[in-house]
Amino acid sequence: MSHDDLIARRRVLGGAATALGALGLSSWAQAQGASPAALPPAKPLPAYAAWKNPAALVVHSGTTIETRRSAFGSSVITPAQQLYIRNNLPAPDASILDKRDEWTLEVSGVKQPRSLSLAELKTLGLETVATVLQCSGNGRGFFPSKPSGTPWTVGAAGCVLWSGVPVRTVVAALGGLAEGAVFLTGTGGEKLPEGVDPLSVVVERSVPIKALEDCLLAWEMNGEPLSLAHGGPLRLIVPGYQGVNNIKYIKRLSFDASESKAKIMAHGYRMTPPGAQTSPDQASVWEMNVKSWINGPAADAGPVKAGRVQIHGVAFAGTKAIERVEVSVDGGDSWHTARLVGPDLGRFAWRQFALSVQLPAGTYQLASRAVDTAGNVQPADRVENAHGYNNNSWRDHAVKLVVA
Ligand SMILES: Nc1nc2c(c(=O)[nH]1)N[C@H]1C(S)=C(S)[C@@H](COP(=O)(O)O)O[C@H]1N2
Ligand SMILES: [Mo]
Repeated sequence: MSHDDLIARRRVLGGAATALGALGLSSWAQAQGASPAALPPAKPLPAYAAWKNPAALVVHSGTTIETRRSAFGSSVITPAQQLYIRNNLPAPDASILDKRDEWTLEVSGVKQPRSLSLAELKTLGLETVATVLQCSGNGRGFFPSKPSGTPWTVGAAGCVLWSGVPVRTVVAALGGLAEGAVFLTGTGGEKLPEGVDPLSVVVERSVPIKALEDCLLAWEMNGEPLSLAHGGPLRLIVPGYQGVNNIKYIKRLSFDASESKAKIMAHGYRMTPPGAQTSPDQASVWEMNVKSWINGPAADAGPVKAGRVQIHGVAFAGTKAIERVEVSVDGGDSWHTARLVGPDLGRFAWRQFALSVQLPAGTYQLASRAVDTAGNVQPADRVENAHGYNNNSWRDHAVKLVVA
């Protein structure tokens, strides 16, 4: 469905039906015999994301929107209309997309540092990669400690296709790396509020230089010019790394001996022990860990019929491929190896998995546990940390299924 079709459909549906759909409460309301007007209205989509499908999303705020677990489907790629959004600063004005090809990127820390227009970048190279884009706070909603920040469950993630030029190709075109480059740093193109220290607000992240091999400067997502919501006209993609490292509307790329001094790098997105202060010596949220969860049968769709049930979900492991996924219907007491469903879009994409089981009437606790090609096993428990990052606990991601 095109963006225009979606907008048209939303108009036809009107406020109440759309709001109910967005809350996932239509069937609940019917079952209760409640009038739609009695339910709280869903938060509307912000203007820059008005083209998204509200029924597939939970709008936490104008800058934090997640995909419903039941909306992930089972065909690997997450459509743009239902992909999550996370903005640390207000999104830039849509006018930055008016002349996409005139967007400039300043590159430093190379032998011949200079600015390149998007038009020139497009002449240098072209590659397409499928990656999991996931906010490091995905799963924060399962922390009993209720860390501050958006209580995402599983929907601050998606698997998308990016097209652009490899960063290593750009570096080669600029004479190669300068001496002493240890980190790759990307800077977002947001207009910063006046009167504050830019380092306290700028979205600027550094990743270890080894990521250079896989990084892409992308201008297209899922076959469409990159939207403003997802970082158009140009975005840094760091395959296998947590979302925050994938800098939207990138305007500066540098290769340096040390990490950025920006607050979001030095103090934000660190694995801070519970109760401690953030500090640059704590681990940064970089490579994603091995993780999986079940998307269907969707717990929010009500009871399923007794008999054969197809359990399915997604699994990924940052820069590593998935080796195996196991599924439990008894809360982790026993496990069955699931089938990995194609297509395999490479080690940075997620794999669909499926397990067909006979389930008599009853209540089941469905869980999934992934193993990557390096032998890392998705753990039962989360690593406790002050801000609720990196939750890959299979127990936290288990879902209750009622079979009738
Ligand atoms: N310029 C810029 N890049 C950014 C952000 C931002 O606020 N500004 N947010 C980051 C975070 S925390 C995440 S999780 C992802 C979200 O990407 P999405 O909105 O396309 O889903 O973008 C990252 N890149
Ligand atoms: Mo994020």
